[in-house]
This record gives sequence, C-alpha cells and structure tokens, in this order.
Amino acid sequence: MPTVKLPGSVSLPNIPWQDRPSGDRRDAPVWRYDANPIIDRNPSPGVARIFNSAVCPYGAGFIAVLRGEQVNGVPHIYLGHSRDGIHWDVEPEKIPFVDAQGKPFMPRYAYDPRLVKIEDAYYMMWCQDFYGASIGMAVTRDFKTFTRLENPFIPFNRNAVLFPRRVNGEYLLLSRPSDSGHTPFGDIFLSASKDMTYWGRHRHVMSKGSLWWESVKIGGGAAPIETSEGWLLFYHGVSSTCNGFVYSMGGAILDLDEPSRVKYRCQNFLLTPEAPYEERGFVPNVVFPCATLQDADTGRIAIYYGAADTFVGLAFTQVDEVVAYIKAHSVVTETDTELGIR
Ligand code: BMA
Repeated sequence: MPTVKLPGSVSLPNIPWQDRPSGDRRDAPVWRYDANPIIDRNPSPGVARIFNSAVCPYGAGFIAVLRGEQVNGVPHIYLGHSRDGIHWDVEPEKIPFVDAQGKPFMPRYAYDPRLVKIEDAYYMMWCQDFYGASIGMAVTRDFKTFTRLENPFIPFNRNAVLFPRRVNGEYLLLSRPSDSGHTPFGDIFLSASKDMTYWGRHRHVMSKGSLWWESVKIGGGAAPIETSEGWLLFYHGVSSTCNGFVYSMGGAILDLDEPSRVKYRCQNFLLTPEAPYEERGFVPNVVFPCATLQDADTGRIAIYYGAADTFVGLAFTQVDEVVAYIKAHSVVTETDTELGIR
C-alpha cells in the first residue's frame, strides 16, 4: 500500500505498468514506457495522427477519447478501445455528438479531449469553435449516446478538465482563459457549478511560472487525482525558444477543500521532450499530458500524453515518489497560495 493514499481511486490491477529502468539518470521519478509511442502515425482511415488523448477504465479494459487529426487537417474526437491500455482499436467514425433532443450536433472541430468519470457518468471536455476557441462538453453513460452540454465559457478558453468528484457539493472545472491564436500567456483558473450548466465562483489557481520551462503559459492536463496530500495535478508548462515553444509536464498539489490554493508546486519539470517521438513530429518538442490511470492498491500511476502533436506516449510514476519529489522541490508564490479572487 502506498503511504500517500488515493481515496478517490479504485483498485486497478490491470493498469499498464513498467518499473523504472535501472540506471535512469533523470531527476524526476517519471519514466517512459519503453515501447512508446503507443499510437503511431496514420492509425485509422482518414486520420493522420492521434495525440493529446484521454483514457478511463471501462468494463474489463479501457476506453479513450482520442484527438484525431484528419487527413484534411481538421481535428475531431474518436473513440478508442483497449484491453490493456496500451494497444488501441480506433473507431473509424468521429464521435456522433447530439443535443439534448437527440439531434446531431457536431462541433466544427474538436481537440485536446479529456474524459472524467463522476458518479455514474463520463464527461468529456475539449477545445472547439464557439465563435472563437472555447470549451465544449458532453456526457455519456454508455459510450453510444454522447449528449452535448452547454458550453461552460465564452471564448477564449482552452485546457478544461473536471475534478473527478464534487467538492463541497459543486462540480469543479480547471481551464485556461486565453485569446485567439497561440496565446503567448495564460494561467490556470477554477470555476464551480451546481448543475454543469452555469459556471461561476471563478478563482485563480496558478500563474505561469517564473522558471524557464513554464514561463510562457500553463494549462491543466490530466484530471486532478485525489490523494491524502491534496489534489495531484499534472499540467503542461510552455517555454519560448528561438526555435518555437517547448511543452513540458509539471506537477502541483492543490488543497483538497479549496483547490484554488496551491500547497506545493514543483519547480522542476517532471517530463520534458527528450525522446525522438517527442522532439520530432508535426509540432516538435511537445509533451502534453491529458489523462492518468491510477491503482489505489500500489499507488502506480500511468500518464497518457501527446508527443510532438503526432503520437500518444505513456509514462509511469508512483504516488509516494512523485508527491515526495514535488514537495522536495516545491516553490509557491503568493498567486499560488492565495484564494484567487481579487
Ligand atoms: C496548444 C494546443 C495543443 C498542442 C500544443 C502544441 O496550443 O493546440 O493541442 O499540442 O499547442 O502545438
């Protein structure tokens, strides 16, 4: 049993897993699956690349919402099925979203989906056109009918991800308000809702970092994981170089009852582009976490991330080790620790 408990997580004995390679010289206790990438180029007819995708345990295996870049360049979301969380069958058709009356209601494009189970429903959030880039949401209970929910925010906004349970009776959603285009700024905010329709009580969570690897912007990544130390958040941080942006993965721990307060924030990245499939692709130098699986019994965590806007990668960590690393290297500022309302 891990020392840091995972009260919101189930036993997941079939979690994809590999031990940390001996002789691993990287600082942070996060290591790559040695057969990465797990989804390669041209994964299904009409789809050139799958990346930035999210998974959940489902039935005896796993289910995924996959960002598929079609051969016309427009991103949409596809369903994936897997027995082991590593080998994926991709459905050939895009997810057929409907409105509350059951009529077809497709987004014009959809990217960077997240998938979060809350009680008996699975919620999806993604970035889409709402007269400008903003957040789309849908709910499904059977992965056959996908009903769109109201768009939570006006443009511009990206990187929305729900908490996996209500906190003080309210659903909570992290997001990154922005402008149009490839916003050269951005902090993570928190919004609350009693009904998944009206979102408010907005709070600032974290600013972009003072440290180089996250000095341009940050954005929520995987759904926060409830631990006995707080909500463990894997997010992305962006730095600017003379050769373009570099996307890395960071880690923070948010207060359980008031998650706009950051308790610990790791000053070091946890994963940065180093592998060939992260450094080279449609957009080089991108590591973009979107989901985790975790096993409450062992504390094993599998992290799914997009690599170079081309592939899906899998990385591993263990809750005691990653929490200890984040705490040991934590630097928090006033904008992190304050309640986040001005
Ligand atoms: C962001 C999003 C992501 C993408 C990243 C790097 O703005 O569009 O989907 O992975 O840029 O290109």
